[in-house]
Amino acid sequence: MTDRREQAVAILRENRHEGYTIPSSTLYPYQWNWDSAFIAVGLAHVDEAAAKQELRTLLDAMWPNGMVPQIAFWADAEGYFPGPDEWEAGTDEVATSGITQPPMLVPAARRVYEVTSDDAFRDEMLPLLDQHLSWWVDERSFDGDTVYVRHPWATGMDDSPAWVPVLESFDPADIATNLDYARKDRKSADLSEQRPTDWDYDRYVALVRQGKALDWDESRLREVCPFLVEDVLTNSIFVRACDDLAALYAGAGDEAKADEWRRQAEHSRAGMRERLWDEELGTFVSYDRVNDRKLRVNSVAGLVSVFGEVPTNEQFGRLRENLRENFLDYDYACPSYVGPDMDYDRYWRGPAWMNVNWLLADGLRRYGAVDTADRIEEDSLELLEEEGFREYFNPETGAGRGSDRFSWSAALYLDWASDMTHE
Ligand code: 2M8
Repeated sequence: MTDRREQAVAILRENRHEGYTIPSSTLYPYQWNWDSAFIAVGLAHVDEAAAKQELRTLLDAMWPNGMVPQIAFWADAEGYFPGPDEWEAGTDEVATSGITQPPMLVPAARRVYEVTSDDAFRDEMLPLLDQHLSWWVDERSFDGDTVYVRHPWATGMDDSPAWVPVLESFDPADIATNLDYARKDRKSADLSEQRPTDWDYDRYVALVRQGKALDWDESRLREVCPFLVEDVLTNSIFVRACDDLAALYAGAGDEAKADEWRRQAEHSRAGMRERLWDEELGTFVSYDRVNDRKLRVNSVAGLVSVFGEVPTNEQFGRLRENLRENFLDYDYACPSYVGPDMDYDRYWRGPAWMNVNWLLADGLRRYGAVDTADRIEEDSLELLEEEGFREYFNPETGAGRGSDRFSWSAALYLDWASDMTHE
């Protein structure tokens, strides 16, 4: 085992609590939804039981209506805002946040199943994953094809410049009565520069307080929440999740269910192709349902549409051009955003992140774009080898940023490194 591999395993062990892994002991001390999915993908290579347990614990936090929360507060911890008291949400079993995150847990469950060949695990997962994806269709879709989220934190790319016009469209004081709060994320001078601004946080917190005041009632929030966004990243992962659920059902011999989810994937893809494609930018973009407009930014989220095989061949040709011209012209692939608000060091506004690189490389391989996928994986491995398991990286200098000993960076290193050993 290389030093880095040993270190990755040690980080995942150190960040592991009872049945789940926290993203980082300094910044994120609870279980996070899509983090756990990426973590399970990596854990599958070194500890199959832990990988399966990671997803089971996440699904243990699922709400009765099928929502899987962004955060599950399984144990008390210090140092994070907003904590359980702020959200006042959850189930009889566990306090949670009141929003979700991209349904990466379905592709992760399929991966873990493929590595472990554990049919009992697959059969245990199937009804739960089905319940979760059905929730997206039933509760979070206006037209039955694309799905929406109602908080920037639900997108995973919280500070993307794509959200700025939506955040500008409302006054936090109009949706929340009390706007007092104390941030806990600026733990160092560097982090203060890298994390979202107070302007952003005022709006994040107001959206949380509005949800809490309405008891997290979906139908009421659909009427009044000013942030109802069909996020391109969430939709791309959702489409892939539908396909992966179909594949799991097919393997279990349930052709009727497999067909149902294949059709959903195709329907959602068609909706994305029709409404979220932006020919001029050469990418897919998110859609603001409240103000009925495209959120036109060139972010890696649009490129990750390949993970769900969303682009037609023609769209892929244009998207690949955009990727080459605008995203690969940096020393390290792949900046999370390019454009006028690009900031190499600021959270989701330019730095390279390992999880989106992983999604992008996986999707590019589906289109046969092997060289580009290789470039992204090689750059990612180089960043991790040189800088360690940081949360994000400056795409120009390669400098590690954000938290250190970050779980999904360690987990995805294990996945990439294992592919290299198999070649
Ligand atoms: C970041 O988001 C959290 C809120 O969910 C935060 O900034 O407090 C994002 O990078 C998100 O994608 C990630 O899941 C989370 C934990 O790693 O941190």
